[in-house]
Amino acid sequence: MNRPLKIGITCYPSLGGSGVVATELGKLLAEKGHEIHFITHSIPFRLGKFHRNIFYHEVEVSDYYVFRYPPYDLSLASKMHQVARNQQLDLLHVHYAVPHAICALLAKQMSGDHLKVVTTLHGTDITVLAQDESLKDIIRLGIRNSDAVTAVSRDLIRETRELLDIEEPIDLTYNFVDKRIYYPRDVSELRPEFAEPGEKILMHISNFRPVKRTGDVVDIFAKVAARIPSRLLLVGEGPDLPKIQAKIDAMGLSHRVHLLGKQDDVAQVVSLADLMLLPSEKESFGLVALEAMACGVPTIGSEAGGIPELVIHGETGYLAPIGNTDLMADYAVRLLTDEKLYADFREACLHRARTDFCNNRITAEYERIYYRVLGVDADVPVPLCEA
Ligand code: GMT
Repeated sequence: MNRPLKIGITCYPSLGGSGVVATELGKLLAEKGHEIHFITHSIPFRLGKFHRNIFYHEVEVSDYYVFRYPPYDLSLASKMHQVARNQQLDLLHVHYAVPHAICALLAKQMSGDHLKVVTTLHGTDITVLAQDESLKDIIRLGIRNSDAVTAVSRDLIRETRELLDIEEPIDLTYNFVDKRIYYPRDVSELRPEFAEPGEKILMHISNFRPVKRTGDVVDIFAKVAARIPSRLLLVGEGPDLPKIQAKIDAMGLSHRVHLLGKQDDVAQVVSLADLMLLPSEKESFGLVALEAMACGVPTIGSEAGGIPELVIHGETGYLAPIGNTDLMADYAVRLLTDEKLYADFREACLHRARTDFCNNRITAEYERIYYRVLGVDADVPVPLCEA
């Protein structure tokens, strides 16, 4: 029996895939007997009900009048140090490089070298922010000084090395899904609220930022809807949403598009879809495509970033060059008009999500990294997941 660990987890608690991955990981580690301390500015939105060995420590920021910008980073670093000291943490696992890795390094300086720092890179912390000269050097510092660094795709590892000239090892830790939550749900009663019998449902879920190319989502849908009866369900909110709404109106598509806003029960919502659309400009992994895959829904997307490591072209979806909405629409029509092909893709999706990206496997990979940085000789078998 390996020694249970005391782990501090910091993430962005209220948005995005990195927060989801960090929270789900914390819950799974707690189930395995580890003690988890979330150190964040608010309760992670996916934390849900009470868990015996999960604790939450709120970061409070001083708003003293001399501060033009309240110093969140310093408050976070101090809180990490206090929690590490009071709870005798073994390590801090921070998700997203800035400012979390830097704060963890400061906490380590205050607490002592025994406190280890594991940093997980999720995406735009590298692909966007590491291109920003005002942040590049400090992101490099955070990565070089962490005791272990993980990234959510091979492509993100490649880009991190290229952009920041990093030679230190980076472990690959893909996103994962819990098959107790993500499976095809029975939506037979819900579906008639969004589509007539015989209509297909295309879906896009995101934070509607420019990297998601949500304008392409509408273009793809318009091309599909011109050929087969279909509806588009848009889930999430973000800065591009008003522009997208205007585009939908201008194209006369409003009666075919449903805006669902932010949704908590993603598995239920995703199960409504026949296809997921993910035409991103940048996408280090694409958690939403994995969630769809686990519910038996193929993805039509771009070849950006790590998407091809998840979506196997011609097996669990189709991928096209970024911006090629004609090709993406052709693929969508092909899949939606061939029942046998669609059934094969659906089966392949379910199998791939359950075997290659199951929670047991990825959680064990993280645990191995934790024991390694702590210098503990532990035996953590990485289980083969069953379909
Ligand atoms: O990097 C971001 O834009 C934010 C981040 C998030 O918090 O949602 O998204 C990234 O992390 C997810 C979890 O690892 C990945 O599945 C997403 O692909 C990735 N987003 C991008 O790369 C745009």
